Amino acid sequence: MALKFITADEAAALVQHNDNVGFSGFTPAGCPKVVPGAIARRAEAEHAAGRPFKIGMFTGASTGDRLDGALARAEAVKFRTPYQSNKDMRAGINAASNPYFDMHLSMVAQELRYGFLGKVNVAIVEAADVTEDGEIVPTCGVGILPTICRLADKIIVELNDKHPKEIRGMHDLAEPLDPPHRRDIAIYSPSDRVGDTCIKVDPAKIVGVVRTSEPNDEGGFAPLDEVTQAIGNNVAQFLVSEMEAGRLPKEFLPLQSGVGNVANAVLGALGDNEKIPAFNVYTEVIQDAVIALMKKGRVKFASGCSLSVSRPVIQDIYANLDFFKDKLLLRPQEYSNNPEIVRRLGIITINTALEADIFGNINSTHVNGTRMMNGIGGSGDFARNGYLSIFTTPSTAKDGKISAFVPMVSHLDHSEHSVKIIITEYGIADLRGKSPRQRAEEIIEKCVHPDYKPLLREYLELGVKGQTPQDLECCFAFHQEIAASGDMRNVDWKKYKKQ
Ligand code: 0RQ
Repeated sequence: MALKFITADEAAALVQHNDNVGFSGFTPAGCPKVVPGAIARRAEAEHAAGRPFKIGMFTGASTGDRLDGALARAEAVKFRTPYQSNKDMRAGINAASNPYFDMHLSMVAQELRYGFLGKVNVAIVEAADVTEDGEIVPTCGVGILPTICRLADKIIVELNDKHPKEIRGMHDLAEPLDPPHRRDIAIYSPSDRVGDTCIKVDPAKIVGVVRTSEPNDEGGFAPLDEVTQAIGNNVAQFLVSEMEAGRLPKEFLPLQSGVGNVANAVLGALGDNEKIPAFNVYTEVIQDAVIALMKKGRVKFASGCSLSVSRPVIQDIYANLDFFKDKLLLRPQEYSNNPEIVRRLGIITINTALEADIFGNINSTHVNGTRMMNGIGGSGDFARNGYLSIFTTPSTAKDGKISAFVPMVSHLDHSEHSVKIIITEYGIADLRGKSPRQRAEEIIEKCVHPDYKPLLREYLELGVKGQTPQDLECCFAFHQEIAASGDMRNVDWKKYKKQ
């Protein structure tokens, strides 16, 4: 069946008001680049003509401004899930005009299959190759691509020639059977394959192919500062001491690390530390630092869901596919983030907290308990199931006016039961085997900024009895203070304590 090449605007005309649309990719890597913008223009034209036009959005994780940003600005969002990080999408979410539900990334595809989230009417997917008999080769980000292509009535392919057809072979694409027929996923080491190098769909469902040459959005990282460097060094030091204590096998264990500057600094520090042997990565987002370490022989193999790297790095990978092809594997997120595999491989997980409490609970998503930042992403998939679950955070935010450590988190993403180690630029709090009171002492001693240590010690001395000494009159005083005076350092417990 001959492929039908169409323009982005023609593709957008195939999407109807109220449709639920699934998008490929994970971070801007692998997301469609031109059709979402055309849908946004269509929405604006429909709105100008007095007609409604909104779509439901299923993505892998965050996307790019040309997808989330364009559709948010066009007020075309019926709902959105899961992780996002675009400022206009976030503004719409917090203004309640973009209804958003946050999900563990490993669960999106299966919940679509279970029918929990409604129908997928259209799949819009970026491909490095598509054939007349319905073979689709993703680009450098997979996300939920296999599932949306199978479930959707219509598939629109963005064929992007910035990604060579020779990338075929770098993917491991599969979908598990659903319960009660589900079997184990036979990944026993990060390089094991369980799927195919392309997906196969009914070619009649491919309603159009849009050619494009648009590169991924340019991400890039802030240069390392003293704080991120210190956090990275502390993580490396902690893992070395675990090896020396015999609590990590001498060949080390695969690593997952979140996205962002801290994650990049951590990887850099681990790579530079010669006491840590060359290691494997089993993660969701493969960032620049992994590729640099691979070239130095410090990372042996990386399995992930997306190559979320800067433009020079992706060009380097494509120019040297022979070197990278047997060292990189891109999988759907229900495999890259699968709890069964995380537990089996014994992954060391490193994620970033927005806020932690002194008892070891983590808020990764909500500023002051109300405003959505990005979403839980894959942090829960990994943290709950990891061999060692580490959370990192700078000890303060906003020039010291906000302490990352509070008496009680204003929103809970990862409970005390999933959190083993917390690391800041000041040190390492080891929470294993400690009661809530002991954890609080360890966190205050090792991780809290000196400006906040006296206040948090006073909190513990407010006299509350019980297993976890939370004072229900005072536990949100830090958050109330930020609203009242703009600086958590101004907390005076007497102001909050009634008697
Ligand atoms: O604000 O951007 O205005 O400067 O939050 O904070 O320190 O730059 O850290 O970029 O690594 O983001 C948790 C959001 C951290 C991220 C979070 C302000 C701070 C700054 C960003 P500015 P930093 P990062 C795999 C793993 C959840 C998902 C996850 C995240 C901005 O890591 O989304 O782990 N994680 N996924 O000033 C108010 C506080 C604050 C605060 C920091 N307590 N109150 N503002 N900030 N702490 C990823 C995927 O799944 C794809």
